[in-house]
Amino acid sequence: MKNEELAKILFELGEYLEIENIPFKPRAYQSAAISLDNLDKDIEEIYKEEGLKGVEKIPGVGKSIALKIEEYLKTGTIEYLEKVRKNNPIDLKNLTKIEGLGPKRIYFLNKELGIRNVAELREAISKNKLKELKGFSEKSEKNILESISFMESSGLRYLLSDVKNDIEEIIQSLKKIKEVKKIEVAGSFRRKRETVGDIDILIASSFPIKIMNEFVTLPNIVKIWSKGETKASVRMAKGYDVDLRIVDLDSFGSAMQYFTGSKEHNVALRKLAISKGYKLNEYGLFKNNIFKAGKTEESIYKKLGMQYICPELRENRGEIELALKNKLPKLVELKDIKGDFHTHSSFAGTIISMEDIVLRAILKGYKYVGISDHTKDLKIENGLDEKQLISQREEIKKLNEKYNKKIRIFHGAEVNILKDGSLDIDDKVLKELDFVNIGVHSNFKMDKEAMTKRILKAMSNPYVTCLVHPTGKIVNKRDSFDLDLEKIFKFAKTNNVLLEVNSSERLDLNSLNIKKAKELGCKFFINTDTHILKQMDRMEYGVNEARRGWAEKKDIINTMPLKEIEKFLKKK
Ligand code: DGT
Ligand code: CA
Ligand code: CA
Repeated sequence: MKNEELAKILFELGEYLEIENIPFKPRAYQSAAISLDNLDKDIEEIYKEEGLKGVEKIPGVGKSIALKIEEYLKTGTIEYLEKVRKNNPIDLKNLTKIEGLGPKRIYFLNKELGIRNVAELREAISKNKLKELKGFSEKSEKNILESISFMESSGLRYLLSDVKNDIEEIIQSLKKIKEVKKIEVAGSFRRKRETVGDIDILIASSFPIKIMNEFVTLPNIVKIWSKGETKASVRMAKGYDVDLRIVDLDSFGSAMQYFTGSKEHNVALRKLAISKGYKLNEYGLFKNNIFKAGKTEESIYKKLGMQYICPELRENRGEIELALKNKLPKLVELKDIKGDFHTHSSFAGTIISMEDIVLRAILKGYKYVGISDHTKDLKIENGLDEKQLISQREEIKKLNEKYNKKIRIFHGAEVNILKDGSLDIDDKVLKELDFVNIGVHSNFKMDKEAMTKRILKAMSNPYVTCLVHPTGKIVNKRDSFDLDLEKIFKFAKTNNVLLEVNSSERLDLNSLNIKKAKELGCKFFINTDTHILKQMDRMEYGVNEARRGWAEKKDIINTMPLKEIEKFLKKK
């Protein structure tokens, strides 16, 4: 499906138009991009079936954008984009990743100081040139530098959700080779880490050479680092590497165990094996050089006298000790989730109506869904004020009547935690909502004590249900706030405030913090933070994080049956 790829390209075009200060057009491109990304149907199919007319039917896509889409589908490129890319030697792609820099400001920096890329930006800051400019200050220089070094230190790790489909395609193509007896992805991908460095694929086969030859001719490979009889490593077009190893069927389990990692888990497990008189490596579990187990992973853990440990837990965070005592947690699963409490509707300016959200939730088999639009202090997201929230309530009432038999719709909001810890919506209205999410959306840079105090104050409001994206981090983009998390977790526990596991690219809380919060008795929502429909499908990434944080079904409030959750929400 080319929808996402095309959406990115339209978005980029919009950004170029924006820096060239062309009125209206940038918005048109950007809303067409969002609309395309939101589409369930494959754009190539639409074009095949209905031609240009079909493309023009997509909301927000007019004639001229439709022609560009057609050109891309036919030729794989858009001449106009190539031209603006050439005329504009500004590295927008990387510069826009910097916190607080949009196309307009980047263009301004280019005009004033000739800055074209991140390196030149850093150079200009080191000469204190930015702070002289209108709209910039010493503080913004410092923030930009911090953002650059964060980007660089997070290195080249890829969001699991960004590579998942590609990897599944690779697996499907390799599966077709008839000499492939078994194939699995190992490494951090299998442990479902939020980001992956490279991809490790394992194959069981007695004909490795043939498989190797086919592997290195897969589409989208841009470089072959190495290719041996049983080992190969390649670079994919998106920038990450794929390692392939081919092993015998008899040691497939032990190879899976070894290459799934984590390294820390392996080291601890190997130590345990030695203490029991075994030797453990990627070829098997041995006693006095006699093969004892290795065909399956299960057989290895069993021989070592412990429960099977699922990949998400293999981080040496205490799982080996618990498995030996037969006390591993029974982790929450995607199918346990019965609803979502973080969705944004067109009532506050997204392109998806409340009814779209409801229908998608029904399709997903949910028993309930919560609408949680932003509130007034967040102007760029068209945040709602008290009056609008009250009229939204009426709309939701109507929807509840219409879909009465199928699903329950809860009316909530994502209320802003202001700088002083107060909320931007009046208590009288908060009281009327079914649930209240609160989150920090401004003034990110506060010292630890002040930020902690600010959030605690907000959490003490009696109507608050859940603190959303508690640490403010965005994977590869923004670091966490400086926070005393232990204080916040303890307060959440005593005041019955839930903590969010946000499934978007925030992945906040992350697994370590989920584990700590759980140990302190906290409960959670796993939410998607949906702005376009297909984002409702990313619940699995939050569930991954929760599982990696040892969360069980009983820890996650949105696994409750409808009756129970109604009671739970009423208590507030
Ligand atoms: P990544 O790629 O950085 O996201 O993380 P992983 O965990 O996929 O790491 P990677 O690709 O370097 O190696 C895959 C697995 O192979 C790793 O999880 C455990 C195993 N492994 C790699 N190097 C060592 C090692 O030096 N000792 C042990 N025991 N295992 C290793
Ligand atoms: Ca890896
Ligand atoms: Ca690797």
